[in-house]
Amino acid sequence: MNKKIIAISVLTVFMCVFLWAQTGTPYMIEDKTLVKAYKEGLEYNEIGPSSETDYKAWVDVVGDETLYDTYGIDIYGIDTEIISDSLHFDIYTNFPELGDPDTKEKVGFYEYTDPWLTPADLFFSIDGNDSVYEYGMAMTKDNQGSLYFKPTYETSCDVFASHTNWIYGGRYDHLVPKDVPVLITGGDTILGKGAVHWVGLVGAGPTYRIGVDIPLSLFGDDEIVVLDLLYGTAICANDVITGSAQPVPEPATMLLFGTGLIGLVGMGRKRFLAADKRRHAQIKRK
Ligand SMILES: [Ca+2]
Ligand SMILES: [Ca+2]
Repeated sequence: MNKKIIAISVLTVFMCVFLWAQTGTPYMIEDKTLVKAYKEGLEYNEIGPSSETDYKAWVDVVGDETLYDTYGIDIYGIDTEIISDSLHFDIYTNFPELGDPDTKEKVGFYEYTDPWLTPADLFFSIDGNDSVYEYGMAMTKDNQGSLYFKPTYETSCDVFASHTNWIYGGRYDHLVPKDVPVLITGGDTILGKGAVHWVGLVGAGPTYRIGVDIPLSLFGDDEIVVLDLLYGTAICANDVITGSAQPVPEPATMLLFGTGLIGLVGMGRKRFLAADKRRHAQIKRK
């Protein structure tokens, strides 16, 4: 290989890495899912104080963004060649582990209950079929960190049916509106324990990073084909994030693949030059 080709190859690799870095978004899964306040047979904007513009449209967040906004999710442990023993989610949100402080109820002169409006549980699928989320991770309370197989659940509308002073639960997906699963009530099996941690963040942006760690051994022989997930942020589903991620080859494999491509380009160029020479020779002979 002459120096020129080596220089071009090195430059190409740098360009690829640079472009890859440039197109990188802040989160692996960006929150693009919209929600709308809803009660069975009745949309929030049809009654009472509902004239507030917030509740008339499909929006990212219903209500207070400083409390309910979820920004994005990063996923680790699905690289096909990096041996990792756990699947890890980092969820970036403003919603606190203890829930919406305004939903504490007074039980004594100075005493209050814990907030009843708490974080949603996390639902995901690994087989590439996102019409059924076959796994559920309990995010709070006594079963925090438990991984459920084929979880049964309440939707935000179910939850709000028992809190009549609150008239809505979010629905998601403006193309085909669906109820949002938010609270695991049981399931086929509890596969085992992972870990869930709320970590406070400083500066602008999300208030918390929720780390969710699930040992891959809990999935048994089930391989991760495509990871599809849904997180309703809170049991009111005031913000919903959905998205998917596919296992990717490790960078070394990508580099080999890239080098191979450059090699092919080099070979093609040599062949082209040879053919060009032959053509010229033929022309000269004529
Ligand atoms: Ca959203
Ligand atoms: Ca959001």
